[in-house]
Amino acid sequence: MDKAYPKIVLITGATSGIGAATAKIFAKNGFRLILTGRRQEKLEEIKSRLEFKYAARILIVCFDVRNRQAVQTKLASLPEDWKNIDILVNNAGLAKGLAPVHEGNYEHWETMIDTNVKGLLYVTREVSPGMVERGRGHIINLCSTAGHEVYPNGNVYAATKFAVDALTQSMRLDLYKYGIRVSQVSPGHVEETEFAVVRFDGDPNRARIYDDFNPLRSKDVAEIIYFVAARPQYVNIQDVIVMGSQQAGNNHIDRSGRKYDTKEK
Ligand code: NDP
Ligand code: 8X3
Repeated sequence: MDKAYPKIVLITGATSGIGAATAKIFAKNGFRLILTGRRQEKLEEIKSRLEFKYAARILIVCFDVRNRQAVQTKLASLPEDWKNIDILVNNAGLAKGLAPVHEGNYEHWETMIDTNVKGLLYVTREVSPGMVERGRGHIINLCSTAGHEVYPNGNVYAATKFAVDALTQSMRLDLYKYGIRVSQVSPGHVEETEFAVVRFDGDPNRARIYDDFNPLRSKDVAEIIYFVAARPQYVNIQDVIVMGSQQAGNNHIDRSGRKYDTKEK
């Protein structure tokens, strides 16, 4: 990267988990960062930390990706020298609940669809025209192994991630002729995130889903996102499906205990 003109990366859902870990690795590598999420205080905390540690240049923009008007207003009013976004990481997303379809919670369904599908579309719709105009850009969507293989009671979450996979593929068809790369990363279970706590509405017992196996860590996924983004312009990694070694599929997890020393790197 040209150090005089560092690239700008916009990360949605940068307040925790994979998004926060991704912010860290891009900051470390000299990118300018636009960090978004709903929790202003978390954004400020992360901005201060990364500025202090890496002298990173960071803009925080607080909005809910489900609110189309907020997405449009906030992204249209970025300061002039922050408008030319080079990389968009569509990471904001969540699961709510884990129930068979006949017991599904309407609010959970709507939250997942509005966030994971419509939110991703709203942000992409606002950021991609500038990329088309400039003839370059890279969009990296956070899919999931749930976007490739369903599991019992995962119905609507999986449907939103299958939708992300479809959008990644179709966005690529729409945009590749303008020099824009579209990629996705599809992880299995990832700890050091708020994913399980959010899914189970803060219930600490139900959220203890990683006690008996080693899932991925948020840092592992962030490193892959960075690797995808750092390939030369002529290379586009279309999808990376990645799981911890104790997971062989969404329905196959070796829960016989945590076998690996995850502190080893
Ligand atoms: P976290 O809960 O730690 O992070 C989710 C992020 O999304 C937070 O920063 C949250 O910020 C943001 N977010 C959620 N809803 C909204 C909203 N309406 N508007 C704006 N931001 C929002 O979970 P992960 O880091 O695990 O999740 C990141 C992505 O990775 C998601 O798309 C998830 O589906 C995907 N994923 C996660 C896996 C896992 O096992 N953890 C595995 C595979 C994929 P805030 O609350 O401040 O708005
Ligand atoms: C998150 C992983 O298996 O909980 O996408 O759906 S899973």
